[in-house]
Amino acid sequence: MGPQSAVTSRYQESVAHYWDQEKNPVNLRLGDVDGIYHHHYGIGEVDWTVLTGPDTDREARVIAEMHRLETAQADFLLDQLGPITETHRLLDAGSGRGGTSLMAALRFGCRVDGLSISGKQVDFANNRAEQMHLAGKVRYHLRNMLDNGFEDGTFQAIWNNESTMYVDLDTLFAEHARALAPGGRYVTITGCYNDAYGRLPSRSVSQINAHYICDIHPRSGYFSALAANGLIPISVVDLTAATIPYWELRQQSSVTTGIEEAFLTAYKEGSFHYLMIAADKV
Ligand code: GPP
Ligand code: MG
Repeated sequence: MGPQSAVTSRYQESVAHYWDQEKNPVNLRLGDVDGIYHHHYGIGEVDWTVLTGPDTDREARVIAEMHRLETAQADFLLDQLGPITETHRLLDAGSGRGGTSLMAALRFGCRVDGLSISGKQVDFANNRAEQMHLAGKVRYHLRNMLDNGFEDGTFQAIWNNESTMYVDLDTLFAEHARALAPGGRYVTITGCYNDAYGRLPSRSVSQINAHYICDIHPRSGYFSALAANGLIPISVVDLTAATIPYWELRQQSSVTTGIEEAFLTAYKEGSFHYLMIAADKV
């Protein structure tokens, strides 16, 4: 936890280590399709014809289709940010290898900052920004999303694309509310467990937690922590049905990681939701 580190606990150190060494083909092979590397899942209908047709490029077709669905997820998130102009600034909290930030800069032409506690991810993402000639607009920082280092009111919008399950929500939303401009927008796409299914995570949700070393929050936790920090929900979309086809395709792909069954069970048994939440800072 030296000066080159953004972590403040041994837990965070273990998470940073996971992402420093992570090289799953499901992330690298998909990112290789167009140079936009994601660390989130996909939404939308699958084109199942990718599984039929010539054997020679079947694998490439499946990879491209999964990547298309992950890109659709990031596009959907960016759709929720409200009117963004070139003079606004955006923050990607938990930016991974940088995909969503690059898409935002390409779409809005504005400055985007990304944060990760993994030095390897930060370096990878900054290299990608440079190669795409976007380094003047997009910068990734080795920083902690709970203490982002930016001045109060810097950002018109902040998002977490599947990264809230690593942190305490009250602490996170207090920091986001501080860094957001008045009237600014917060958006997250997240997996959360269903309070109406049970008070504690199900077996399948617990398997997902163990796989990623994370702590998936209950759905209720999002709304209480948002309200406590002056972030008022404007839109909530249950994306569970929209993400199941992605997981069904992924389960039949050559780039499985072993967590596919747990996601499909959790979603289908109703113990887990894939949710988009957008909120405004008042
Ligand atoms: C990782 O995406 C995403 C998380 C660790 C967050 C957990 C998400 C939930 C909805 C609970 P990834 O693309 O790095 O994962 P994988 O390697 O499995 O594709
Ligand atoms: Mg992935």
